[in-house]
Amino acid sequence: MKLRHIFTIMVVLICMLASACNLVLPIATYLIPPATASMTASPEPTISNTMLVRIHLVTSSDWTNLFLVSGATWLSHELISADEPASTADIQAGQFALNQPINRAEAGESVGMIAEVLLAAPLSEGPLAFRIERGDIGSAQVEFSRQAGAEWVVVRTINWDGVTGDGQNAHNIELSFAELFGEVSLPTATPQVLELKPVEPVIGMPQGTDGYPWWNDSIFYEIFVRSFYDSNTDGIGDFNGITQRLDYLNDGDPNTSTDLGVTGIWLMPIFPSPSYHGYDVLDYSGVNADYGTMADFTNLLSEAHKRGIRVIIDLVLNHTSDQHPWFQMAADPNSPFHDWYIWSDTNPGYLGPWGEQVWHPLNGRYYYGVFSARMPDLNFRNPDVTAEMEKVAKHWLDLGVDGFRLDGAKHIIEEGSIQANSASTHAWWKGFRTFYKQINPQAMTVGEIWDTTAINSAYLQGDEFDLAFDFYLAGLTIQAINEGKAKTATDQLQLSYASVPPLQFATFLTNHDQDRLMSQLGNDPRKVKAAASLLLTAPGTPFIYYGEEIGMQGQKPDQQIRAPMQWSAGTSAGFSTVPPWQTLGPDWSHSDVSLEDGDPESILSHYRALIQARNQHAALRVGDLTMATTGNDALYGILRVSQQEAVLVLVNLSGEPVTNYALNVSQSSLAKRSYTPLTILGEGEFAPLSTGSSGGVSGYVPVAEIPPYATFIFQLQQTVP
Ligand SMILES: [Ca+2]
Ligand SMILES: [Ca+2]
Ligand SMILES: [Ca+2]
Repeated sequence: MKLRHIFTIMVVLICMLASACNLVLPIATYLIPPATASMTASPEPTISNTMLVRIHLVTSSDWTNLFLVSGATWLSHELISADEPASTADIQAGQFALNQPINRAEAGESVGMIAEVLLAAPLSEGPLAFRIERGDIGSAQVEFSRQAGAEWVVVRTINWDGVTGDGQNAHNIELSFAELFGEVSLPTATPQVLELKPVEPVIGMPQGTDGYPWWNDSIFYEIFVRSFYDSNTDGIGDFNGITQRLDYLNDGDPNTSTDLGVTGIWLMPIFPSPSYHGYDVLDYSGVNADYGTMADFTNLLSEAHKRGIRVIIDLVLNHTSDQHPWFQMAADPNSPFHDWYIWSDTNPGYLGPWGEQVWHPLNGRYYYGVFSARMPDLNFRNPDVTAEMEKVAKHWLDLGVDGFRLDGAKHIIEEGSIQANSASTHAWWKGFRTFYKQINPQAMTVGEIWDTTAINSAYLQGDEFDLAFDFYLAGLTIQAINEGKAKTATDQLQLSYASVPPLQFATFLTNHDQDRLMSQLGNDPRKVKAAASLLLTAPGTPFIYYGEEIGMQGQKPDQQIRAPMQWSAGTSAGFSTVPPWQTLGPDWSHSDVSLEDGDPESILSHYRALIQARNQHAALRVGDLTMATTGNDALYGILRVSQQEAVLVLVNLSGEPVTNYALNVSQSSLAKRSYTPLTILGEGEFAPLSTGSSGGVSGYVPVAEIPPYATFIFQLQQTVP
């Protein structure tokens, strides 16, 4: 393919992308000087324009150097072709140089090269001055071209010969602004400012963007019902309590931003259970009377749906309570339920995955329970058990739940002492998926597989779960912030991203089994906000544990990380008007929703802004992931590009300002262009960004200083050349 054709295709692609973005792009854009200039004190914004200029050099000299003297600043420069392998071409530090072996030059042989340079030129300046120097022998031809639609038009050709000492081996050339822009009339009005616009915002129930499923448009919130809000003054949270507080989570009005904005809820177990937490089930088709009635539950479901919030419930399949009627009957070897559980006449003797006893004595025999004697494992080799659990899944899907969080999912079927991730377990989940997708193809499952990325991803190849929680990413994200070292998080993020089908993993920071984020991050709200930034700008489907959005403290034992939600500084932290079922968290008197509600610097306000940004910007939800190296250990940088939008995210993971940095991206799906960064989150004015033909970015410094723990999210708008 001829170069001209490649250029034409490239230009057409850029134009298609620009029109697809539905951008009305003014000819003049509001830019500040590029990276190098912004490093000096108080850069003054300059009205300028960018232009792409092609330079075609053919020379028989041994060396040729081309300098930009005045009138414009180099934004980027890229070699498109060099037709002689023995020659070397180098474009750096504003100098464009071609060298070939001296013996070839002495033999009068000629070489050619084509480069593209992207320039920022202030409108008020005079012509652009270039200086060309070459070796003392041979000839040189330099041709400057500008873009006119899909064509390249030559605007000036300089051609000269020379010999040593004739004074002709340097040449100065000036090109006027108008020459390089053709017949475009220059605006004289005040500069137009590009407007930050939502791109494919989520409105109502998330539907999915760019062909991805609805859960990639969703942000989930994990609720422990017992601890969220007590509507009937018994000190226990309940379904009606959640319904009364739905507007806090999402009021269903896309024009208000005073709500959190989440679009999904995961309810921890809602079934009748003898325990406070509910992970040992007595009846899979009923609801816990502490939480209300089935009518209260279905009302919660429909009120959530009205607000654009989907609801998934915790499904605890691996085991029941030892008080479940099935197990009570199973103790009799003659009962039809006996084979619903796992029995041995003698103690097989091996321990469980955590070194715990898994064989528990009963009436002279032993039953298997991987988590505890109170939680006997069901026997999923028995087709009656599988059929019963499929009935359970259908029951809840028919009631309108949108999917399931699958508890302890790696333990479904044991193969002797192989008690996790067995081939039989994988096979069972494949069957379960086939079943529930028949009931509702849009139903979603998210598995709890607390294991390595490799093991986790084996469940996510498209025929088992839709999502699984990424425990390693959660832990390493928190560690990265405690260390002030971005690489700790980005290495794992890249691994997680590459290990599953595009975007099909569930991200989180903490859940009901882990110490609260605030406690893990030294009670430093700045660190908590930085962690939230990483969670809510990354690919995957994010899950937020209730109370994390206000920075609640809490450390194990478990009850203390599942304490009542802190709504206000009043009685029982506004959770109830009577003493709550569980002691309030240690920070209840000074950390609550009402206190943080109106404070723009609060953790709650930061979560709201991040969630709103994700709901408004497709690139944050479904954009692909490209890592930016930053040249600074503490600075986290990622690029997210969807079909319609590109977003750059920078987060300082340290308590010191970051000044010594430059962003580099080796390649990305960005079109080769100049881009203007508009802030979705963060304050200031930022230098333009330009990309090479493979979407790479080199040495980009959008702003001189990134404050401690600050987050910047930029939408990259295309600048018109
Ligand atoms: Ca209650
Ligand atoms: Ca709203
Ligand atoms: Ca099991």
